[in-house]
Amino acid sequence: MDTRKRIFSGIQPSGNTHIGNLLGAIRHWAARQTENDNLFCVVDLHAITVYQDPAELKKHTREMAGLLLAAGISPQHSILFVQSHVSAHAELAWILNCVIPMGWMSRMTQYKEKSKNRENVSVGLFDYPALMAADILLYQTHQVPVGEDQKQHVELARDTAQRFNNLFGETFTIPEPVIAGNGARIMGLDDPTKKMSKSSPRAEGVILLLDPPDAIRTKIRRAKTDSLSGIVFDEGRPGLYNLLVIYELVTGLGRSEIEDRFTGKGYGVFKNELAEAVVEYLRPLQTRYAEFTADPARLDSILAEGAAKARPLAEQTLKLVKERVGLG
Ligand code: ATP
Ligand code: LTN
Repeated sequence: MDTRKRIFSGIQPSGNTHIGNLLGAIRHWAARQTENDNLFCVVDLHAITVYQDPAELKKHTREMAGLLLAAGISPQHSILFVQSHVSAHAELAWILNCVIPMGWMSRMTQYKEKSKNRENVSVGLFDYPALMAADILLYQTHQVPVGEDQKQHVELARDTAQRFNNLFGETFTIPEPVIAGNGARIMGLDDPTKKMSKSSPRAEGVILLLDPPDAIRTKIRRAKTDSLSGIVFDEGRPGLYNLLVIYELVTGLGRSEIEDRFTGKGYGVFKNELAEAVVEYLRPLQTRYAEFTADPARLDSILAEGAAKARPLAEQTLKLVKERVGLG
């Protein structure tokens, strides 16, 4: 029996890719590649839901692809491509727009958060989950590995697939979100009540994948903690807990082993060790990233190859959808 699953996930090329993106999403994509059929997508059409400088967007799209490759996404095992290179995404999004009830969209918490206190929010930002549903459903996806914040969007994609199938007949595979337990929500170093975010206005709370070692050391040294003593996993101490989770994930050590290691020691010692562990964790990624960016032609050819592989899969589904709906 074939137990291979179709996996799809996406990430925006909005720059500032951080350790939350790596620990909550990208590392899981890389880890399970050989067991499944994977597509990983740099979602530039999602990025333009908020204004992007055109030259920067182009640069960040290549940068994101380079980071995914550096983090271990292998073109041999996964299809890596840019969303706008496969036009079926935008086309299916329109059709799904006509199937998704307004009420479902209005409930999306990310939109509520992101549109708060902002004038001139684009229609695209509101409609973002329809495009995301199109990304997922085009490839008859079984599983969507994402961080906690994207769960609601994947559920909307699932509900949309069910609704479409009910209205027009069996067309889409029903996808499910896969949320990593630990690390699915890494918090900001400056404010452990908010998730570490690309769009955070405060750079000191975000460890970027391409931060030089000294920047990492400074950010960790300044991370907000409390004045209690004892280096222990206690969710009631959110600043420390977040740092310990990062330490756990980058070292691979068990929780009790970590607590033993720091018994009788203070924040100074712990933060120094954490900083060195993060620097060492990111070092090979940064080295590989430098190699990929040194050869832009190779990167472009990997992306062209990815789009060439994704296109026929997407077009097959789109053709079926159009037939079902009565288009053409
Ligand atoms: P923004 O905060 O501006 O929306 P982002 O940092 O969430 O951006 P995305 O491109 O939206 O970045 O997310 C890429 C992937 O990383 C998604 O699967 C998302 O769930 C995951 N992710 C993002 N932030 C975190 C975090 N702080 N902890 C764990 N996973 C995260
Ligand atoms: N909305 C997601 C990125 C994204 C995605 C997808 C994730 C776009 N399309 C399809 C999984 C599947 C985000 O902002 N992290």
